[in-house]
Amino acid sequence: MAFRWKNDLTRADVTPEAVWLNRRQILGGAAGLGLGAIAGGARASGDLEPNDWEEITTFNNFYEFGTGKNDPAQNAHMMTTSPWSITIDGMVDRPGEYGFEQIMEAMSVEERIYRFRCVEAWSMVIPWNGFELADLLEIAGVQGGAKYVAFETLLRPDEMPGVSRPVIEWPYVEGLRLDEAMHPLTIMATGIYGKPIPNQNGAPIRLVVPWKYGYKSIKSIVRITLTDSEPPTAWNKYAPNEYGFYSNVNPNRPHPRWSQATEKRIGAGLLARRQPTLMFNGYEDQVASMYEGMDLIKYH
Ligand SMILES: Nc1nc2c(c(=O)[nH]1)N[C@H]1C(S)=C(S)[C@@H](COP(=O)(O)O)O[C@H]1N2
Ligand SMILES: [Mo]
Repeated sequence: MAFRWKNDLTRADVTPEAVWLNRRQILGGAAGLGLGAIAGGARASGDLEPNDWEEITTFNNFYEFGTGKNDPAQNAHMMTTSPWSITIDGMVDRPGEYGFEQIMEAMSVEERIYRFRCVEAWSMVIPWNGFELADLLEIAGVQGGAKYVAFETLLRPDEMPGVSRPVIEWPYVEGLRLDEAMHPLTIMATGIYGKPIPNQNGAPIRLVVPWKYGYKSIKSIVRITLTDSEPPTAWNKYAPNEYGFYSNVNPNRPHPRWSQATEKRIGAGLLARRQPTLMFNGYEDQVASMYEGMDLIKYH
């Protein structure tokens, strides 16, 4: 698997994990010397200081492997991720099955360090490697009438101990409006810290939409369908008043059972304060225009 990184990444595209670890030590050192304001222990809070590999890969939601936060790290190794292909169909000029390697050859992978905010009110900062979804959709050729993009996760009960229980309706499905899907912040992630994305994080390829609650960022994608009607989504089907189609991060719209005004940054330490949740998860400047004139409470 490692060869695909050699093929697709130049050294400049990836920040090796060691450099990040080093950077944290440098930050910590600066704090010790009184050169920087570091809140909540050794880590600056509220900025884009990435979480550790350990945090990102052992505290997960991937219900196909169980609902406990550590279940995916324990069980997701059972999932076969090679060979892998994504069926791209619906309103496209070139429908078909696109092999993972074929996709990777056509895409240029870059690093994107994004805030990641789960609807459960915890957050991380994750250094993804990936490419813009728009570039993949361009390969398939989106037709004029298409208005939405639907996504589907692998469903393989033999390899997914969580799907024997009807927690949600399987397979996990998600959707975006076409303009959201084409937005340059929307990526297909294939790596973290310059390594292939671990199974528990959605190997070999998953969506990342950083201004929306984490559940929109569907993992281990096997189908992408262009359509002219709003597609059903897994959590909306489960509880429509709790989880809307849009699911934009919004501190002003409480979940019916808890506030969304603040969040707990994973790894910030026991004594760290909860931090304020930012409108559109801090990406307001880049995405707000897509929702101009929309009632963001009604269309949550
Ligand atoms: N197929 C699938 N995708 C999924 C989920 C899931 O259970 N199954 N959980 C979602 C939720 S609720 C979150 S917060 C993120 C978690 O991503 P991470 O484990 O990489 O942090 O994945 C999302 N994508
Ligand atoms: Mo989530």
